[in-house]
Amino acid sequence: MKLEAVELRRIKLSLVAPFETSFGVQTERDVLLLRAFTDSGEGWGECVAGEEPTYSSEYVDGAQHVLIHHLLPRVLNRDLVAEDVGALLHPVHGHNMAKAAIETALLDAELRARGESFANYFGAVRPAVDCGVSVGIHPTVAALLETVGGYLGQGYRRIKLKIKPGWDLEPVRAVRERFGDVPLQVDANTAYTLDDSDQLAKLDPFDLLLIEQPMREELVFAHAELARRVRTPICLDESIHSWQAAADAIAIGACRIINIKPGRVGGYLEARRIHDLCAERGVPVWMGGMLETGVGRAGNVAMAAMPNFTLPGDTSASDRYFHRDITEPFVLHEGRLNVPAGPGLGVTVDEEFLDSITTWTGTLGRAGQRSAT
Ligand code: SMG
Ligand code: MG
Repeated sequence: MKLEAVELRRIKLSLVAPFETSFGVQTERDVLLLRAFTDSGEGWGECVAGEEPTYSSEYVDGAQHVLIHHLLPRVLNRDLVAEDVGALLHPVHGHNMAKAAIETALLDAELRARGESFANYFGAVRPAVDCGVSVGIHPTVAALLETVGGYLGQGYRRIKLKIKPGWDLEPVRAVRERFGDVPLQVDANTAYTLDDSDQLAKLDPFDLLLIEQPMREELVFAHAELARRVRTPICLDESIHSWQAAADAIAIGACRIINIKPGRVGGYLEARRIHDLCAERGVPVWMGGMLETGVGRAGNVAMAAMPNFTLPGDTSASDRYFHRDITEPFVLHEGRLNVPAGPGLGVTVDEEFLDSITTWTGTLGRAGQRSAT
């Protein structure tokens, strides 16, 4: 397959409600999409980097720059398949979310061309996946309870609460008191240190499924120490940027559960390797979320149907994020989303709507011209 050209596109979508984490509040998504034009057809990929480098070091302007100047020149006008992308981009360190967008678009093009779905390619074992929902930090406990009650009413099968120092025990206790033994977990997005281990141990009586990424991503060894001080299982998100990072974290006991985000690890192929490693080591995994549009969600839902995704993911329905999605919406049925069955990602991008929310486009390739800067 020859990668003849790539269209990059920035779109703006407002969120249906503000989403607050320990690192800030988000009210809209500024998404970078990548469309690959190959000699066997087109494919789409979504770069999940946020507007600011606050979840990880990647951010959308940086991703756009590295794609144009360092990543796409290494793959354009080459004969390649998606499985070659990792090795071709290996000389560039980091920038996993930007790399993942290229690999996903090529995989989509390749699978669409041969009429195979992402789910089939990954070896999916279920036609629909259990969904959880990630609930941001709220101004008051009363407001949080109202939001959580709304999501449970819609059928979500697990609640994840964002926490930070000063917003941890109280919201967890309130949700447990109001909603009983609903499957519940928390995510700190690196907001704590080992000095907070006594405070985090106070969460133990609430029987949480897991505590996600309590400390900074580089503190893998410290997570192993924390895991000895608290009973609740530790799950890593930000720290797991590769198969190697996952293998090391498991080996030293830094986590008992892993959140898989294809963008964070450089693409679906590395994510699949991490899934397989975790399956071998008896470590359950679940699919994370980065407030994706239908393009990113389609691949995530397909991968979440693999056998070792045994916990509900942050794969919520389109209407939890956007008034209108850029593909056909993902709709919750009894707390599950259906796995797309069509070729490739199995969704169709609504190009008219896309054009109406596009803030920038650039094209690379074809006759060597570059209109993207
Ligand atoms: O996509 O539903 C979603 C968001 C899930 O909480 C979520 N993601 O650390 O897991 C995480 C966060 C990262 C993105 S916050 C802007
Ligand atoms: Mg997380």
